Amino acid sequence: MSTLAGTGHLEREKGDGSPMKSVGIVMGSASDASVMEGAIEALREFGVPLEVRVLSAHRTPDDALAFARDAAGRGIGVLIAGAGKAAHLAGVLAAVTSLPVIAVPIESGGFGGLDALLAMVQMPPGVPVATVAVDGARNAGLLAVRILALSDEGLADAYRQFRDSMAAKVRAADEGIRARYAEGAGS
Ligand code: AIR
Repeated sequence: MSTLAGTGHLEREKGDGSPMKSVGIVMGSASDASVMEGAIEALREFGVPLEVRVLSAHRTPDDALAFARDAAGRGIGVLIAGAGKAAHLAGVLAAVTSLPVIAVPIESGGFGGLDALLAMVQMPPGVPVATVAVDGARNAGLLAVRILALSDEGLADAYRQFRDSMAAKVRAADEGIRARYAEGAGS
């Protein structure tokens, strides 16, 4: 593992020694950060390098476009874009890159996130974005891990372990619930 000079960006290696792709996490405002931390945490659990930015499709459109245009060349493999209200960020990024873009609609204001959800999910044919649930940033991070795992056996192994441990927790809960509500238990 090494730090790329001046970028604060960690370069990690895959099992075959080639550099691991990173994930670009973009949010429309710093006010989205508490939600987007779900994606950051998920990616950190798997040791995936990431870059986090505030870029707005409406307030800093040129910066958002420049970021997306350069992303693949800088080693980013997946983009995650979170925004609320008229949430055009993910679509605008997807318009200028071929990288997979995952959209996180964020609840902000009076519509419970439905405004952002519809803006993100109703992309015109030809410009796909994969939209997760309102405030579903953790799943966006996990989906990015799954995409990177397609070309990274170590990451694929780690993801299999993650699924196994999730299943073990549910089985333990199943056992506990069955014991608690078994006929005759506790009476
Ligand atoms: N936003 C920012 N630029 C374009 C959009 N749609 C979104 C942000 C945030 C909401 O507007 O993603 O969810 C409110 O932003 P702020 O900065 O006023 O808190």
